[in-house]
Amino acid sequence: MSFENLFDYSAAQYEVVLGVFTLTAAVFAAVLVYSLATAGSIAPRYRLTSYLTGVVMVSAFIELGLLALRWSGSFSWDGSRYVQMGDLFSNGFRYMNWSIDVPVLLTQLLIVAGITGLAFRRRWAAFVIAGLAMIWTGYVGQFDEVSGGAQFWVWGAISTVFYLWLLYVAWQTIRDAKASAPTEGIRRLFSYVWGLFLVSWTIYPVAYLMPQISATVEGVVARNLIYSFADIASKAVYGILLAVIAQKLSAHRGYQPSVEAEAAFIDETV
Ligand code: RET
Repeated sequence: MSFENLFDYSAAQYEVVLGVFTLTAAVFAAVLVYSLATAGSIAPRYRLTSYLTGVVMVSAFIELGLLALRWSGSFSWDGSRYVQMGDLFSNGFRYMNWSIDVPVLLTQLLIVAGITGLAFRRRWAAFVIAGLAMIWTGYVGQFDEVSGGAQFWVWGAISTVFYLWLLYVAWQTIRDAKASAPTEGIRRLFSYVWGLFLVSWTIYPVAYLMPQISATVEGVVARNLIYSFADIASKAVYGILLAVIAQKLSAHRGYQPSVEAEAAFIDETV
């Protein structure tokens, strides 16, 4: 059971959590439009990253929408507080969403890093195996988050081993991307990707530990705020940053769709 169910909430606490869920869903809807609208400015070899951001945005939008519905179905106003009633709130939905988003986010990294052939297949397999093993072992552990017994700590530790493997392969990939980047500016952007990746992904295990760090109402509100912060950073900001890098790489390789389209249009009209 998620520790959210242990507490009663003031109107403000309840609304802040619900508001952040809906805000996060709205950000995902906006970035979905952005990534589809800008896909045409990216050369075909990198363009899949835009559509994969679209996949992540749709799945995360659905997840946050469901979490918002679940939150409102789990607590009822009793005249002075929101008290647990009806459904049980569950963070397990998040883990199901990560099962889609984690492999997709890592695939985007390989595409924009320009990794191809056998290296692509090897790293993709490592990412998918490490990512899913990390999520599903953590999923088993989180069922025990309220009592914080052996199930919580042992599965959390196993999950962390897979996370460290995943981080190592991500670091290798970004190192290779920097080595082959054609300009200093693009190299710098890849450094930002690494910083964003490391910080935003590492927030998730902190959120996992939250019931042990602070089993309080404030701890619940804080956990859901930091989950949303991490979600926006690791999915939306990351997707935009990769699209910007892909645009710059495309331009560097002489891909100028808008200029060509404009020239064709002028040719036709004169
Ligand atoms: C768990 C369990 C405890 C140990 C560790 C974890 C790591 C989770 C991570 C999740 C990343 C999710 C992302 C989702 C984006 O859609 C499973 C909480 C290390 C790193 C990036």
